[in-house]
Amino acid sequence: MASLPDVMELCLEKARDWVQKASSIAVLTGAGVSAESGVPTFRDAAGLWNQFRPEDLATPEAFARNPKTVWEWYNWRRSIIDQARPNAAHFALAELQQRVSRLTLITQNVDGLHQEAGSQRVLEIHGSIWRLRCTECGRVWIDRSVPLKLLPKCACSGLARPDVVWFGESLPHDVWQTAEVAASNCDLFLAVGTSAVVYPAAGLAKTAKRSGAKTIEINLEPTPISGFVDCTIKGPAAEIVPKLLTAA
Ligand code: BV8
Ligand code: ZN
Repeated sequence: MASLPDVMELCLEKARDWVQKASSIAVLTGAGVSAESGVPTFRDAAGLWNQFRPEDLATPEAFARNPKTVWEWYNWRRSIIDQARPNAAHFALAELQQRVSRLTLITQNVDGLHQEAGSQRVLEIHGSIWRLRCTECGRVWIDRSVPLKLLPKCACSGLARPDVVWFGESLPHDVWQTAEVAASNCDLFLAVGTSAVVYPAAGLAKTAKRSGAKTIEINLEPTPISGFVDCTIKGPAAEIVPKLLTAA
């Protein structure tokens, strides 16, 4: 009976081979890919949702009820992310995009670390913590000041909000459509560091699988997609993702 490490090694070998042979790859990343950069995740033991209630901070109702509290939370997260640097997983995904003819990087993260590592055309399906959006005129702009002066206002004097997607809000239409097309047309789908519980992002793995793609998951723990992906590699993203690029 093969031991767990052997099974893992076999899976890694298979994954390496698929990466080398793939002509189009779709990658979905979650908070786990930034964990080794010191950015808190949401649903881990030390995750954000264990300290705060999502409905108090990540919904339009919460913002309408108490914009100052929501902005204080985003200011706190901006201060942490401002100190974070991309880790080996971010750099390996940027390197992979250089090597493969088509790689679409879809991220649920709002930290911008993939772009900082050199990834191109990143699909930020849940928005960006560095962008603000006016609640009156809809203008969107980048402001990387840390801390942000609280209750930031637009030039039109409208109150600004973080340009992120909260629960109950639709994802940016064009960005989401591009992500769905990528997942439906890839021959290899990688899910890296996501708990796969937030929809519609979590549905991309099944979309890829149904479209005939090979599917690989890299995570520390099993998730709801572990049951159907072709290969689950248990381990930290910063260690595992670079290994996918080394020759088998
Ligand atoms: C939508 C804001 C519909 C950005 C976030 C009732 C009412 C309304 C909607 C719903 C409802 N019930 C269900 C829904 C749908 C809802 C949903 O899915 N809820 C779930 C929780 C049940 N989804 C939505 O509301 C979405 N919108 O459906 O709109 C609609 C349609 C038409 C018209 C109107 C509306 C919007 C979802 C976006 C929510 N926004 N945050 C921000 O501030 O960051 S949620 C939050 O979860 C983040 O966005 C995050 O990106 C996302 C997913 O989390 P993960 O990234 O996976 O992170 P997590 O901590 O969970 O997991 C980390 C994983 O990494 C773990 O598995 C861990 O083991 C692993 N890990 C840790 N360290 C490492 C590692 N892996 C590898 N290496 C490591 N080192
Ligand atoms: Zn405005």
